[in-house]
Amino acid sequence: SDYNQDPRRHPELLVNSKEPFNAEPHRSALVSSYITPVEFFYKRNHGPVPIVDDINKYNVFISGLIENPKGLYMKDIRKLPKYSVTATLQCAGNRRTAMSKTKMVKGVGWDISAIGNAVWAGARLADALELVGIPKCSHVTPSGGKHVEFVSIDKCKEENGGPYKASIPLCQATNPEADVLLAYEMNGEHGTKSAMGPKNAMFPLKCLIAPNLISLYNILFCMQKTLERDHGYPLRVIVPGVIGARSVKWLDSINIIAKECQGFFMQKDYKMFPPSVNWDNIDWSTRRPQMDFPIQCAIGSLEDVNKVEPGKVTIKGYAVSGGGRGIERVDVSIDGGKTWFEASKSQKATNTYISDGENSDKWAWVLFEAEADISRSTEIVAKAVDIAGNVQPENVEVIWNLRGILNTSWHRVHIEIDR
Ligand code: MTE
Ligand code: MO
Repeated sequence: SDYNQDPRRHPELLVNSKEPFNAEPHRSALVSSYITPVEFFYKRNHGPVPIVDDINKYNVFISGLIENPKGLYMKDIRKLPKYSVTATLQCAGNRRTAMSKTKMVKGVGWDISAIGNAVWAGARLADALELVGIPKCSHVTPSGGKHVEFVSIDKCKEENGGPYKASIPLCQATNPEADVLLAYEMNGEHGTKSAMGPKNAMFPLKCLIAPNLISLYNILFCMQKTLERDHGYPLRVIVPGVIGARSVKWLDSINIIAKECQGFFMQKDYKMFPPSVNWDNIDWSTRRPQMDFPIQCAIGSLEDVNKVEPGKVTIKGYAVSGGGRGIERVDVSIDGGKTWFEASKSQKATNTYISDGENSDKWAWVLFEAEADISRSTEIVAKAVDIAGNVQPENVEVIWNLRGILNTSWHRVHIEIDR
């Protein structure tokens, strides 16, 4: 099949769908580091992973409502100032499995790990667009008006074999403060670039033995840091603070368009409907494509049901909000939500805790931690508050929607004491 050229993945990932490949790490692996290792970063594909073997020919064509359309080669993009942005990417379908327990929903099942936090590096989209004569923008993004559309080179069945597409408002794309990137690096790693040669061989071993990489040029190229194929090699868009669906991987072209992209993933998917809408009465045109994700948190150190001895339990998880809204606090309850106490939170790989939103990575999650003495069976709950005061809904029922997106209800896990 088209999928036999897909890259190799870490055997410990929990696979929700094989073709296309959709997988997430175990909860405990997810919350064990502030920066999610590339191999444990969730993978959400809608088709086979495309192959880009000749990086010299690869270019991104920018056209649409501009006077001088232009193709940008990788060397042009790498010549632009390089920025690193720590940003959390979250699939709108994160925690969908829990939502489907209320009432059936349509979509890939995900536990709490369709999310990850990485250091993305690349050129600013605003700088790339300036090369084709589009000026920068510094005011707040209006929702109407022109959009910038990203078109991929992959093929997905939802687009009838066409490419994956999405768009964002022009003013967000051209606002340097929005930190939208054309990213070619993730966590400063050396990606596995070629579909040929021994799959997943370790760098630099692969560089020396892969028969297609014998020239000095290619050995040097092999030492260059790149994205992994699963995450968009050679170039992807990163739209911080926005649902993952808008961060288009394997970028092929960029179009400046008069209004938002009319593709499947903008118009017939990733929209939030009220609980009353079902597959018989749905009218897709009544809702806007989801952009920012809402306030979210989940506990990763515990499973849904935990059988433990009486004693200390570590409650560790992530909290994040969209649009660059930082996390104000995380509340934890060990009596099913009757009483609460505040968890400590951190944005470092180590245990240096931040006291407030200052100096924080605004697009990135915080990890929170609390310890509790548990002597009888109970429910542990976590909920977060962002700096705008937004809170999470208490129950999943009130936000149930037929596509099963944006489950941000209080995260609950059960402790059963062994006696
Ligand atoms: N871009 C392309 N070209 N094809 C895709 O299937 N999936 C989107 C987005 N960009 C997708 C894509 C979705 S729904 C998500 S959540 C993120 O990529 C996942 O990115 P990741 O696989 O790097 O975690
Ligand atoms: Mo997604």
